[in-house]
Amino acid sequence: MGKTLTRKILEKHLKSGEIRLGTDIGLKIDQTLTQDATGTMAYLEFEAMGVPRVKTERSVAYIDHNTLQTGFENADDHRYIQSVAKKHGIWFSRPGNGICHQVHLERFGIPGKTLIGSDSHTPTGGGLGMLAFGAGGLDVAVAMGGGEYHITVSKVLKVELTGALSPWVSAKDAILELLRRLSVKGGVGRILEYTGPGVATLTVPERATITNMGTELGATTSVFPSDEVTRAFLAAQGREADWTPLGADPDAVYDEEMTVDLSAIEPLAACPHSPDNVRPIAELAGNKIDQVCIGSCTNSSYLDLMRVASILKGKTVHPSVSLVIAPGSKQVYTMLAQNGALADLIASGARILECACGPCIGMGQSPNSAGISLRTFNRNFEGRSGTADGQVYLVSPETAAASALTGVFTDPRTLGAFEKIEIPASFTVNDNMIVAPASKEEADSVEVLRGPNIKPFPVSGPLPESITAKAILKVGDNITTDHIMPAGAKILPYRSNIPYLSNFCFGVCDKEFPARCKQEGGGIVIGGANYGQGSSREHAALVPLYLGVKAVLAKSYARIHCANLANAGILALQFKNESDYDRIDQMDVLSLPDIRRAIKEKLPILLRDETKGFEIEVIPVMTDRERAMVAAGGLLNYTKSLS
Ligand code: MIC
Ligand code: SF4
Repeated sequence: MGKTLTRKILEKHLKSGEIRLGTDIGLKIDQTLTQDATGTMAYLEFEAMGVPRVKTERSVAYIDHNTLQTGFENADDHRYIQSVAKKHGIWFSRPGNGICHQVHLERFGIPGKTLIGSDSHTPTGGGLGMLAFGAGGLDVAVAMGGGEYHITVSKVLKVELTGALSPWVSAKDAILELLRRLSVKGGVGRILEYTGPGVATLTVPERATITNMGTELGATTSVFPSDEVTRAFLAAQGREADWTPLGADPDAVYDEEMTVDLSAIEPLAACPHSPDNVRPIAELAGNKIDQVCIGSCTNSSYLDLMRVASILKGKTVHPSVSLVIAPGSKQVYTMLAQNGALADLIASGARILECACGPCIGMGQSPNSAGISLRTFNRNFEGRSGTADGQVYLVSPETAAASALTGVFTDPRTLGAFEKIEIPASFTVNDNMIVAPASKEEADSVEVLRGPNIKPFPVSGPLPESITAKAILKVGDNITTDHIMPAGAKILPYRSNIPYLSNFCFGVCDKEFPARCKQEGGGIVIGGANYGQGSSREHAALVPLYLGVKAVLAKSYARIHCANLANAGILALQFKNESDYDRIDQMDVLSLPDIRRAIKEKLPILLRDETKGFEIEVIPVMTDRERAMVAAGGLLNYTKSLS
């Protein structure tokens, strides 16, 4: 029986378990990446493990999220990460060098390797044929220390691509089409493996746009084969030696299949406030807009920005629109400067931002009140832009540029003649903003520089025999980690200061939540379906832990957040009967008698609503390893208990 590409890479990296659907396996991780908003915590955790030097083939620390330095906090964190990286064998990508996923694709990604990153869009590397996963900071710390990364074996969904994208239709529209069809839950428990004749028509940056936003489908990861197009991309990056051809066997057997005809796709937009709320641009055409933002790890490649420049060349941004552009990397920025495209962008009136996440994570450029903002990004969750009533639409670079000129939603196909932009035969390579780690001999003398913003992280205690606590908060479906632990310019600088961050926990849903937790000594959070979708930030588990949250009881969970809860030592429980969700009200007193024994011995778990006097069965969403971890009080305690 032929093998899928996913299976081939998994087999090569398997350290424990058996590759069988639904079982827990431990993988060897070849590469790791962190960014600064999750990196400080990941490196504090790595330090707590006491491993002197990373054991991976390549670990890179990027600075790209927290680059607005409105106080000392971000700059202090950058210094901490730079020094800790130098000491422990980690490469450091300096602020200004670009967005982690874009730079990693350009300079470090290698087909067939495993990569985990403390950022949910790490699957971008799948565009190069890597098996790349977003993970919590603690998982990344463990992988840096040579430990296994655990996943539950997902279904492999074959996505057969046929045809080729039409003029003015972009890879972004292809992934929006998948979101339209599958929704933000459609990828849960699945790895999307792209095959078929359409694959060869897509360049590596286009493939990376698609794997990047597979995260919004809830997918475990997404992967493309490594083919001649991959070879040409790596050769153009001066890295042909990193190339190996990789793909599924022709007779590979998949768990599920679907076909996407690239030639049938039209320009699309994800409407507020969910990436799967997709409509054709043609239906929105003519509606007035206020802002356009181009960039982010989804759409900031050289190809993307050259397409934008060719649309804007010789024209002026509409007077009622603010257009901002953030190139994805210093390489992209440099090449635009070298070939004159940057001058075209500037001349059109675009406001050029540094190479970083910027507005994507609410770091500036919040739209006006109720403003309509078209963004080439991957997330449009409510409030993420920094304007509570901002209306964010996710679109392709082509649609964004066309609309910036007209001031209304504009289908780029109405622009007329299409200028095909080819991927360059060689990129401008200059790695001078990537700092090598100290040698083993020098490492001892490197001092780790900590600022006053860095506070200790909370660690759970062992799971108690029984739990009695109030339903401290009840929320609905599709709660994102941006709801649980918001980001944005005001809060992000405190990612290494859990006590301060806790004041903002669940602020989007209920401003009183932190105060109520403090008053009640924590409690149990009741959630709907797909709880914790979105980012990989482990802060969405660590902050509730700090506030005394002992368990979450939801209809279903997003993968990374669920793992982060277990890592933090918080119980992730699921309703056996979804309708029981309606029976529990906020502030009901709940009890989980004999929970420790039930978790350890895999007994059925009964939850009692003491206020209303009924009992329901709940199911732990945990592998055997996670049961042991939660019983021990989280991954760090568990790891210590093993040694
Ligand atoms: C995001 O896009 O939400 C982030 C910011 O990149 C996060 C990581 C974080 O919260 O720091 C992600 O996607 O994991
Ligand atoms: Fe940065 Fe946005 Fe990408 Fe997250 S999604 S890594 S904030 S550019």
